[in-house]
Amino acid sequence: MNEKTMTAEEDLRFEQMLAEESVCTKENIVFDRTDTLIDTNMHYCPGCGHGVAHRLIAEVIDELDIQKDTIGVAPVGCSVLAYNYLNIDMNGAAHGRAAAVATGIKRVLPEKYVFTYQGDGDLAAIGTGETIHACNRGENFLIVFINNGIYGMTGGQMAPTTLPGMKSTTSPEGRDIVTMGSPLKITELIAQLPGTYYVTRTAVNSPVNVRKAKAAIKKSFEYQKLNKGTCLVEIVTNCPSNWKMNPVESNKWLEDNMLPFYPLGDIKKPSN
Ligand SMILES: Cc1ncc(C[n+]2csc(CCOP(=O)(O)OP(=O)(O)O)c2C)c(N)n1
Ligand code: SF4
Repeated sequence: MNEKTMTAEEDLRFEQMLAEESVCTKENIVFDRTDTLIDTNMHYCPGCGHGVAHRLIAEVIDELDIQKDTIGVAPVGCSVLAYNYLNIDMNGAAHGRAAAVATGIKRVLPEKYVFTYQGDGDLAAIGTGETIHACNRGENFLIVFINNGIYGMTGGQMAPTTLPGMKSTTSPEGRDIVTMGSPLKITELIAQLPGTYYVTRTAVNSPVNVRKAKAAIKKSFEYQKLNKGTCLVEIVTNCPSNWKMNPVESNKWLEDNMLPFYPLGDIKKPSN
């Protein structure tokens, strides 16, 4: 083994560096847990995008200083326990019904910031009706739509967003669009509805995409304050466990397969 030992001078410099770094002041902190994100272990699988998406919502809430005024609605899916991670008022909705529940909350408490947090199975399958009608009515809340192309919680069944040829437990030979239909680009569909104000597609697979996703969430809350109507932020994510990949492979697969089919960017944005 060819181990390089440090010279006395390098050794001293290293010691100095450690000493400097150990003095942690408000000015030199570059990364910290954001207050709205509860300091606890998450149940999500390693490398799953849900945790990143939660953090972004929490950071935006803290930056806008709206923790006491925000109400989240999480229906069924892997994020059913989101109330354990976000230190805000949370409401659990039945599978697919988040947009209906959020409608009720926002109408009764219009001064609150309301958002739903829904998977693709939840939003684009069982909850299609509630979602489309809430968006068509222009209900003034934010929908955070987590598109991982599969039913995560229940063990990897085909979702409306499953890609052509993609394997799932209910399409073991790959999704055949002749018998199973084409993937539903529900975000593009929702963007056509007059009630929606801002509709965008983001991802959390890379630092630059994470920053863009956060900016989209922030903008949506700002539009909500101005009573502009429904905003929807799709976040294309991975599901390493049901895609049967490790986290790094799943992010690569997402880039190579999900993003060409679900291109990132604004689909509907205000003209001003
Ligand atoms: C009325 C009803 N039907 C079906 C289920 C079973 N179920 C629970 S979660 C889920 C799919 C969740 O997938 P998705 O919304 O994509 O979220 P993910 O788990 O991938 O984050 C299903 C079908 C249920 N809980 N309630
Ligand atoms: S099953 Fe998939 S979506 Fe659910 S926590 Fe695990 S990786 Fe995330």
